Amino acid sequence: MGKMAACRLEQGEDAFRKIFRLYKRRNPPPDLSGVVEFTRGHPGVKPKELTIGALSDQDACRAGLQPLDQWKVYGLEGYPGFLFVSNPFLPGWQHRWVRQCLKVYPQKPNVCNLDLHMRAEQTANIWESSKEQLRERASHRRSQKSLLEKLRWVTLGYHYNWDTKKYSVDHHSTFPPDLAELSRCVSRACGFSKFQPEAGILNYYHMDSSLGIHVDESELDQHSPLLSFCFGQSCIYLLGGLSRELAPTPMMMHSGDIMIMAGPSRLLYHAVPRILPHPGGGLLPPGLTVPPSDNTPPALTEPCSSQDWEVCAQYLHDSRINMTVRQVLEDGCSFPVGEDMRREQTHANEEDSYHQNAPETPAQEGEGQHLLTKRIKTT
Ligand SMILES: O=C(O)CCC(=O)C(=O)O
Repeated sequence: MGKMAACRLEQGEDAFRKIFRLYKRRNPPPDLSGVVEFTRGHPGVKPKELTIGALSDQDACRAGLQPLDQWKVYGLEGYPGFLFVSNPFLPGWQHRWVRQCLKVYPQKPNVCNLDLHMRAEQTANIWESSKEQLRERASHRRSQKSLLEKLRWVTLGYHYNWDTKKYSVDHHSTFPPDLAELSRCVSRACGFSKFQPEAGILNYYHMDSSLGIHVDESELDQHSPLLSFCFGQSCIYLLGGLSRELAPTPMMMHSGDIMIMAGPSRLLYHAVPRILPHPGGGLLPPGLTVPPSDNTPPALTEPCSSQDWEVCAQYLHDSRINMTVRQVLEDGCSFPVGEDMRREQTHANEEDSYHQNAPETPAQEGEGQHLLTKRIKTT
């Protein structure tokens, strides 16, 4: 089938969805030559200088980041406010954040998709109940899926409510201090010194997962940046416009890469149609093939032991983890109460239809009520 025919618009389809379907397609595989690789030069990619001194070498090192003068940072023409940082992590350091995402952050009081249909005691220690299964996976590929492999999302801080698409003062737990500090370091480095990490959504993908077309607009503060960290296998990320009628730009994200959506790019449509094996062969991306660092200087997170890494590495052979960090409230503001709350809710209800996951096939139209558990779709 010719390319034009393959990309034909379905009835009612918008420009974003057309491109989403193109990159999600497996057979025949799409041509990836138009996908932006930030480090390989591309007409729209512009290297960006950060203000040296915005982040001290010492603070960077504590968070497992390279000194700021070593960072490779890019902007993209047509997307003011968007920044891409190509893996700024020190060798051996991505491991710690992966371990936190798999072992620590899914623990209570944080919330995950498994809580929706499992009893509290069953999800009390997802890591402990999964680690042997994952270790055995190396030799028995067909063994039953562990809970870790069934994990799709975890929420941190102000817990995003997938039903109401809102955050609430009543559903909050302490935001992990280590991730808060990593986020402050990155946001300071990128010129957002006031950023307050208040909510996190961690997304767990396998090779057949995708994340539907959406805008992150539930935060009451939509002026602060949204930070996004990637680990494990690669993905095609689509960055669109303020309307789904605008065709998105496809870009590759690899392990260790960080994206910042800020300013005019904060409320753009985006999606992840496809997870891809990292380029270069081998089971793990280069940043994760080195052993976990065990250096001693004071660090935000404890080193990842080789036993823990064995489990994480097995998981990452066919998975990608993404951590997004958001500021929910404007500086000095709190959640609206009374009259303000009613006004806020009316406004939110009017806008909720805007923030939805796109169905990927015509057959999935009308499945909006199930989006809660289907935020990451697995074919
Ligand atoms: O996985 C990603 O890179 C994107 C995540 C995302 O868009 C979200 O959590 O809102």
